Amino acid sequence: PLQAVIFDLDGVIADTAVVHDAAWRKLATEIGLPFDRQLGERLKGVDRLGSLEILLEGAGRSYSQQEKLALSDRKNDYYREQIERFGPEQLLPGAHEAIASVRAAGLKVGLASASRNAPLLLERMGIAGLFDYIVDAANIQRSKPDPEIFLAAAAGLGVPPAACLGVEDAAAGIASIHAAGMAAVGIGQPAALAQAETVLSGLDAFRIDDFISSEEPWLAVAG
Ligand code: G16
Ligand code: MG
Repeated sequence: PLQAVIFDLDGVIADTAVVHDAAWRKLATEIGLPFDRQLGERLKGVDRLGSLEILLEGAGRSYSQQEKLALSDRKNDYYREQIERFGPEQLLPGAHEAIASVRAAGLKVGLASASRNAPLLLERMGIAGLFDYIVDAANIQRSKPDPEIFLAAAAGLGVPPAACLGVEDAAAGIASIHAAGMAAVGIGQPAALAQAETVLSGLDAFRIDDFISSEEPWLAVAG
């Protein structure tokens, strides 16, 4: 039976996917690189340097390690300028209620975010205390779609991966959840998240009872 729910942060709990997207778009424009919706979708859930590598695929030359660090710092400055002003208003609709409902059902709550800004964001939005265990990019070696981050969250919660449900807005994140041996709930457009067992438009449509009614999270999600 289901014992824990592990949430992604950006684009699931916090309205930051658009802020990351805008910061990358601004950087791309400044250095003369192409940026479209499809590229933006590929960057979701991927860590900072990994995202930059994807962006630089569109460049006609190679960049030194020093240049790459400078560019990723610049993107982070643009991003930080925006999230410095964040508060509970930037919680996505239903996010607080969904997390609270998992706790109220007696399950554990984890966070698996690729963002190094995750601890700051949780503080700003006033929800840091709702999580039993938090894994951010600073605690892991390999980025989503590698399973490391979700496995680390399950281990930290003391729950076997098969008894966890992962919630993600990015294709890379759904792949990470599945590689960890967990069932996945996608948040967003079904077309972009076709691999997830179920797709919801947002956490406002999340009902924990739908997932705890079965002995088998996979079956519960699929059904
Ligand atoms: C997030 C975003 C990604 C972002 C990454 C790194 O992950 O989805 O777009 O590139 O974090 O963020 P930062 O530059 O703040 O370290 P998640 O896993 O919370 O969706
Ligand atoms: Mg995300």
